[in-house]
Amino acid sequence: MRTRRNFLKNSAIVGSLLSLPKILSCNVSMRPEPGKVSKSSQIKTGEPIIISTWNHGLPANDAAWKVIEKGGKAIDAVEAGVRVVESDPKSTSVGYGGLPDRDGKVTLDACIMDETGNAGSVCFLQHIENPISVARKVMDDTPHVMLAGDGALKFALDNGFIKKNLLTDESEKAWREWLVESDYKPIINVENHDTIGLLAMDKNGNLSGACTTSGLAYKMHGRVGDSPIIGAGLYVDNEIGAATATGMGELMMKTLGSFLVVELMRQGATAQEACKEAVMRIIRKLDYKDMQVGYLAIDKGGNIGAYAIHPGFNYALMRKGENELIDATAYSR
Ligand code: SD4
Repeated sequence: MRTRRNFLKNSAIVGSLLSLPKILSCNVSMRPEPGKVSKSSQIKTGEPIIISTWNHGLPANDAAWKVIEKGGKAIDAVEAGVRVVESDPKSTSVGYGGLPDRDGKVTLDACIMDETGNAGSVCFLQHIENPISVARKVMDDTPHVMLAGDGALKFALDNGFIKKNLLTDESEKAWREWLVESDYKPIINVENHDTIGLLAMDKNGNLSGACTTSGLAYKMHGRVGDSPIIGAGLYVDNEIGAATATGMGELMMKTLGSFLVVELMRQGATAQEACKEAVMRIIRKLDYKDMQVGYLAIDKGGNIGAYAIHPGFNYALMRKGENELIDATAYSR
């Protein structure tokens, strides 16, 4: 029913929208109606899709697909997917086996977001193999969004997570070799694995996302990156789309990149245009030389976007049961 109260509320919203500055730059074309996906780009709801960062996205997508093909929810799929990479000791940028900070400590960041806009996150968490599941528990069982450091660890242990030494012999060896020079210089596209960000749309057309990392190798002790920050490393709005990021977290944090990608889609940009524009925001405003950033996005119509500052960023795409690795396009050549 159209009550006076609703009318006043809606008028206020329309008024504030009209006064918003146009947030898109001229190289992103406006589509018909903000928040709507163009008809030509829509796929039928019921066709699930999973997209995730880097080579290790392939096994993550496989695990997420198992959940989705059985009719499972996107939120369960994204958690199951990234857990595979967190538990793989050979993946030296996520979870168990992650390269440590300069003090030799493996500190983990992760976040998760569901189709209702619920979110959970942990940062600077040590000794827990699957931080994404702790983030899920923060989302499901607490009134909070983010727990950090010792508080996050206590919460995890109180909830039955097992304490484990995450520093493998290989990662300790690499750290000790790094200590000789102690020259801190993040390298872009390290072996084509890094943070895993995974976005999924389930058979009901619902979107969720997860993002998890051990962060930059040999970072300062206490450094937290973009990956656990809702809006920087991950953002999901089930009416519009979802986005995730990988690379030099400081650049995504300064531009709130994943939120930006979703908001650009809300304004009518395609998923691809939105990823590109979020990269261009970095190019125009920040010193990006020698630093990589890659964005992935899915819009509500199931269309994907992928764009990076530098070549070398790849992603795994799963649809119709087929999982493939694709090179993203990039700003620099
Ligand atoms: C971070 N984006 O902590 C994450 C992961 C990373 O190079 O290390 N990327 O900044």
